[in-house]
Amino acid sequence: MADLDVVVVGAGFTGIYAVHALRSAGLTVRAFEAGDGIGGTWFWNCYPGARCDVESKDYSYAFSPELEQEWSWSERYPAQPEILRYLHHVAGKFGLWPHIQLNTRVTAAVWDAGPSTWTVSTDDGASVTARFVVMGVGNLSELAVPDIPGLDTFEGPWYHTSRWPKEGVDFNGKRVGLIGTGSTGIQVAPEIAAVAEHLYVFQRTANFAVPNRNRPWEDAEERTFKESYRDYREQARKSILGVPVAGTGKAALETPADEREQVYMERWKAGGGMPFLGAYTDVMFVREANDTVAEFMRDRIRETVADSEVAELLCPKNFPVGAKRLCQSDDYYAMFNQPNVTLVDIRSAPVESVYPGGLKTAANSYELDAIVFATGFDAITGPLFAIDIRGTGGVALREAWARGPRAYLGVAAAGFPNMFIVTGPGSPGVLSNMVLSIEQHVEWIRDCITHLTGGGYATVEADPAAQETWMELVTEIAYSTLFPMADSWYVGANIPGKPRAFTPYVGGVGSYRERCDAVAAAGYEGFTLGPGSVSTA
Ligand code: N01
Repeated sequence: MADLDVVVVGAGFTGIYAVHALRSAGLTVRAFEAGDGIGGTWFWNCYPGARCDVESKDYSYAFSPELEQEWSWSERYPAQPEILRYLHHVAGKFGLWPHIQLNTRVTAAVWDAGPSTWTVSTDDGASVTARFVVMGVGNLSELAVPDIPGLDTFEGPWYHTSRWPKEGVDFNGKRVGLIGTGSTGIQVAPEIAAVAEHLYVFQRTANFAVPNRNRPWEDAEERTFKESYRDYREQARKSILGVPVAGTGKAALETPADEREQVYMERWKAGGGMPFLGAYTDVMFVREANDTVAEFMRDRIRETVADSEVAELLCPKNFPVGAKRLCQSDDYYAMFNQPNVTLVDIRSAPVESVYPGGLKTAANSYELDAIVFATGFDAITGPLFAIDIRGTGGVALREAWARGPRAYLGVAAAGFPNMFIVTGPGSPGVLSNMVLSIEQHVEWIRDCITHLTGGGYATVEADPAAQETWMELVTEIAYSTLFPMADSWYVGANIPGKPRAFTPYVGGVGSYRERCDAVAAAGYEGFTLGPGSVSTA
């Protein structure tokens, strides 16, 4: 006997849809959410400038034609508050609130082979049993703050962008130090620079950023677009990144340089990162082809930033475009022309310590009133390891994945029956349009649970051999591309001691979906289904 059919961990895009989809299949479900609101990533990352780099028409649920017709996005790229409003609308429309428990962090999930149930414990001291657990913990929810000597002595406030105070922060007249120049740092920097007395941007690695060309989504444009939304969603499902991207169909290295420049310039003027990665067939496969994009982008930096030394420092030189998340900003590079902004190179002169009044590098001291860390996350595995997950024989997930994470199809780990991971390692997840991948996963999980229940099965578990074969394929595809060629969170390089592993499936969301469907059609090939049934209260 179990209390519930399914416990869902997290109430972001995954948890919200999982509650809806699983309840619609007749299952009893409860989602636990650590925050005091729903939204996951979009609840926590409320720093100024937070905005999605996938267009709103793509970064939204496709499961309900009615929802996609009735909801109106105001801008091409949705800002964090609007995404949060959207998720509240979804939760209200589909009656999900009674099934989501806020302010409750899941601390442990332990498999009990006897009754074939998970016991899920929460930080309020309670526990609940369930036939299945769906981990919707997000890939980027466990934040990383560098261990800088003296940080505890700093007299001013310091913030991590992912735990931004809901009431906001007033940097007016303040000297602010920003550490981190990834997608987040590049978004927050111009917002701080607009009000601060001075902003010091401490850069360890320069990053590529392309313009958003964000703009309002006009009513007429929206109406016309929505007439063929279903067809558009279908194209997205069959695409590589989960967003239809029009490529030239040619190889960059077989295209005359002037024609290439023209193609890149058109994409630069149109805005957005994915059109660059998909412009030519060889951009993400051949370094010389990628270099043509990189040099184009470096030229744009050089023509934007007035001080040539600063411009050169801002030019990324040691990794291929796209091997780190391609950042998007309309004003990051131009910001360095402001007199109140200083770029500090902490690659050549690293940060040494924080002292009560500021920050010291190997070359200089900087008097600061506040420090902002946009230093990213212990990605993919961090949020799962933060929960004491124990599978068959009490083995901890942390131990099972000590040499790197492994999951069959990215959704299920051998040794952890009846536990599903949404956008886990081995799935397209982090290198795709997240919302599309989330929906695909959740629907596959729903169908799997329905199949088990209908077929008289109590358990489902990934076979170790199928898991290994899958992860070998994921690795083989990854290393045929340039995606793993940077020290980034994609490979765990940002966390000291973390095993280096590139785990996203980059073969395309279309081919991934086909493989998942084929596994299901073959009676969940590569999984062991255990007979029995577990009743729920
Ligand atoms: O984190 P990051 P993020 N000393 O890991 C630096 C998504 N996202 O929060 O490159 C000094 O990318 C680090 O330097 P280096 C998106 O998927 C999306 O920016 O390691 N510096 C780097 O510059 C993204 O990829 C959106 O040398 C240190 C930065 O901190 C993911 O979230 C917006 C350091 C971390 O960059 C994570 O992005 C925001 C140290 N000890 C985020 N440690 C949109 O949709 C780290 N750094 C637009």
